[in-house]
Amino acid sequence: MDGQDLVRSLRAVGSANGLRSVRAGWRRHRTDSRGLPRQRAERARVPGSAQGTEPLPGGGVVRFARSDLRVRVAVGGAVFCGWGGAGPEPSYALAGCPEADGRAVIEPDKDGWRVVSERVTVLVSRHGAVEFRTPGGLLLRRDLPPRWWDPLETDRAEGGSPAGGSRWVQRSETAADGAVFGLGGRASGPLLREGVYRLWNTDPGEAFGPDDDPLYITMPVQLVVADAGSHLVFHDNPWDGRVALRDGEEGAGSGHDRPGGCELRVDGGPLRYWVLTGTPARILAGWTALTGRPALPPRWALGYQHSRWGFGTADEVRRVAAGYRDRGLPLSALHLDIDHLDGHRVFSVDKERFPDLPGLARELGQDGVRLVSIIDPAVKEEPGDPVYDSGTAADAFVRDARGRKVQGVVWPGEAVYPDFTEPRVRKWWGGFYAERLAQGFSGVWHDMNEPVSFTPFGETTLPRSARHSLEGRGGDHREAHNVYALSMARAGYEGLRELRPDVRPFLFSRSGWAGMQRYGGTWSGDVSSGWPGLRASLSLVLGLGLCGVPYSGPDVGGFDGEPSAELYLRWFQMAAYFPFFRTHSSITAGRREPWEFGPEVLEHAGAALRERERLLPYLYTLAHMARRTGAPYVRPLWWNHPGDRKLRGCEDAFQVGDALLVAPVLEQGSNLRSLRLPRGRWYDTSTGKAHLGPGQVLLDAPLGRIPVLARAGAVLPVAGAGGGTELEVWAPATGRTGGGLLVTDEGDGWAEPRVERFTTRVEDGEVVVEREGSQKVGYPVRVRGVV
Ligand code: NBV
Repeated sequence: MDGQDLVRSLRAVGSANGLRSVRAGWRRHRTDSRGLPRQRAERARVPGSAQGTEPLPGGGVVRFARSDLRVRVAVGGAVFCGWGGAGPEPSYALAGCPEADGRAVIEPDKDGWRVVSERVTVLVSRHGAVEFRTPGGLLLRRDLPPRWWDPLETDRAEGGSPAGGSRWVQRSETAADGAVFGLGGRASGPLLREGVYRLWNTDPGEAFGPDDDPLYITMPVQLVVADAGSHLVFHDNPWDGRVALRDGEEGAGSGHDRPGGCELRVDGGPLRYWVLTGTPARILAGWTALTGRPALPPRWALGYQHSRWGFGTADEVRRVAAGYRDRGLPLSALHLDIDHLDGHRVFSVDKERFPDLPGLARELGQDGVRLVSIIDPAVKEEPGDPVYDSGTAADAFVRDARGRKVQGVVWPGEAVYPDFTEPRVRKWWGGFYAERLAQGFSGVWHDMNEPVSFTPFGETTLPRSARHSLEGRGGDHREAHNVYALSMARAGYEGLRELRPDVRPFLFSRSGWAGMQRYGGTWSGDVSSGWPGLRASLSLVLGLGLCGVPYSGPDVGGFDGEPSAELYLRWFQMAAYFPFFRTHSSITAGRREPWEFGPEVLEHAGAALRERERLLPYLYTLAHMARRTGAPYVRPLWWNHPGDRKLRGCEDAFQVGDALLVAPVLEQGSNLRSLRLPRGRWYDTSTGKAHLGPGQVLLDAPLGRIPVLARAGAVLPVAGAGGGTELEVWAPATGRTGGGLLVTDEGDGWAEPRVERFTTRVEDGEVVVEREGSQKVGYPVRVRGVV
């Protein structure tokens, strides 16, 4: 660490915690130098040649000289591959292990074996290369034989590697034209460029921009989109790792393409992975069937929310709420950050500044405004603190290899960390959410759960040797780190479900891992306040959606600093189309209420807010669709056209469901947007002008609005002026039909929703709308566009 780093980190943690954090850094270092296994002499291994196979349901096992490979096709089409005896379970990602597809069998092939299934053919070579091909024979992915490092004293008879503690590497090839997305929340995408991406959830410590990597959520999930077809590969292993991506190159007519390359290096844990193939929609359906469908947020969580670190007092919260009310601006929730806590202690309230939180919650509730509470995992190490005392009694905190509680430093000072990988601890922790509910909170916001411990040097997290239960199997932080926040989300979600069984929990978490969507959503974290930060926030929302986490959104305006009025407005206009729409900023940053930026911004932000409200029936339908199918609300433009190469590289626009296409303004001073349109007819929703895709169009983007286009034939449920639902129908193109869905329920709870399907067509020059299975449409219809 250089002097500058030290100054920066001391600034970040504050002087009171500065010295503590230096001490914590040394402690961490010392703990690891004693607690981690010694580096042993090791040698590189490869599987060697094949020696035979054994059929098993869904495929079989191929035995090699030094390892074996299990191939198992599951019902639904996902393919599991496990080296060295690795099976699909136990897994933090999986929502349950799907049954094997009994129809898939292993059989000899030219140079090895093949397993043929409905959606994909898997070929295993005699040296352990594995190919995934489309039913038509096109190559989607080739995994070369893995290599792993065994301690010298181990041999095959004892080991059965690489499914143990050894580190391993696997190289893969994908189509030369393939585009890679995913790997969790990456600020530089959504298209992942050539480079190395680390798999280790990390708090960047400062507001981040597109060049900062990794961030809070990393996942070994890649979605590869290519002409031959799309596939998702998920390496089910939470250990620290690195993914090196190399772009492919097409051989300009020579026929010699250089495939796209991926090299995955992981520090330990099993070498096992899943491959899913099909259209992007099919893949996300398969992926969320495997890892769990996204939690459905309560309806209010799709409304606009406002937050600030440093609201200070209950009166200030009241003033802010009144600011929205008096200006007629809709507001769904206010978020209370760590400054409402007593000395930053989790599950506490500063009674002087917030004397009657339940009363405040009731008061705000009368105007339809809810309160959401931040929750940090670290517990102040202070005998007498109820969470600390009961956690100590319950043996809930992470310990080091010598059995001592691991201490870190976070906002409350010296702190200890619940081991959420232990079921008993999750239950204990979940019980504390009763305190939050009693204070009147309607939702929770998990922060600092990478987990963070401040230190001016080394990694700002727990020692790698810290012990974790890992569901009773036992292990250390090297394995538990990336699933810490996921397990905390599980604890919170299950706690809330038990405490209020009739209410759908609202939970979002800064960090997480594959499968986190089962418990809730996420947000950008501390995205920096500048035009690059605006782009980064779009990248995060799109990329996370493709990893199965559809509910997210940025700190509108950026977390730090003071955005210009123009930047704030452009950010606001874009985020109004994201599932999670929240203004938030740091205690040291400027304010983010829309009226803070002058009358012009207020007027335009107000228009964006009203449009958001109008679109709520559509957004809520999309939330239900995400729950049913895994399809993210916010989708890249190639979602329906993965074969359109130009769209794969289009990173500055997005679809909201299938009906709307949004082209945010991402550049300062710009009032025009050039946009690559997907195939079909699209209407500019503000001018009604029709544009024909595929192709490039130039659209007006005055300060008052960003371009939004509607697909011809879309039937869009919206809120009418009187509050009731209406159908906004965009005329289908000649000779075409269209349609849309409306999903409704109570807005909370677990009752089966009502699903209504509408179709539209042109008959005798008129747009006709029908509801499936019914004589009457049942809603007012407003036709737009031209026939
Ligand atoms: O709790 C304070 C902040 C919070 O406002 C922000 O949204 C989180 O991402 N928190 C990080 C901790 C401190 C960051 C410097």
